[in-house]
Amino acid sequence: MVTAYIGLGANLDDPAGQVEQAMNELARLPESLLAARSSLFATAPVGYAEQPDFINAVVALETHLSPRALLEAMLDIEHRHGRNRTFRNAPRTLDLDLLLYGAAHFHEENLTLPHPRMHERAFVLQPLLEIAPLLTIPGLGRADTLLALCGDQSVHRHTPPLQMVEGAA
Ligand code: PH2
Ligand code: MG
Ligand code: MG
Repeated sequence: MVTAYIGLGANLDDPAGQVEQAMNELARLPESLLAARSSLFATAPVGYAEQPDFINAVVALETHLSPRALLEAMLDIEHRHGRNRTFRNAPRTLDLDLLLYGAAHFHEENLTLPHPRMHERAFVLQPLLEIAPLLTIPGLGRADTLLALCGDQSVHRHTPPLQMVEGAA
């Protein structure tokens, strides 16, 4: 078994619902066990700024799937959520990024591990640290040190609005 960390992000069509649903789909992957899920975080867009805020989260998955098989399964889930790729950093219904796969450290077409931009993104590091406080990113160092270097990117724990219950006082 290898522990893989997967980043989830969405900023269209009920982003919190997309992310929660995707966590449940990841939990059902074959040869895999969902070991931890972070809280949902509301985050300001990084990169292309003229788009809605994101919901971001990270899960830990214990898996026997290879990195490629896991990536394929993640793309399937994105497709089921209606992801269509228009331009880089465009708004999306669901983005699943393979952040870490055990201690894997390599660069291949369409797959670089660790994820090449994770260390400079508070929207990845903060949820990641919530479920893996002592994590070290292969080749890059401690996640908490890297988060401190991220500057003032806006990341806040997202608490869903209280549901109005019919008949309640
Ligand atoms: N994803 C991006 C680019 N910018 N910003 C936030 N806050 N959250 C994201 O998930 C995100 C982003 C490219 O994948
Ligand atoms: Mg991404
Ligand atoms: Mg992606």
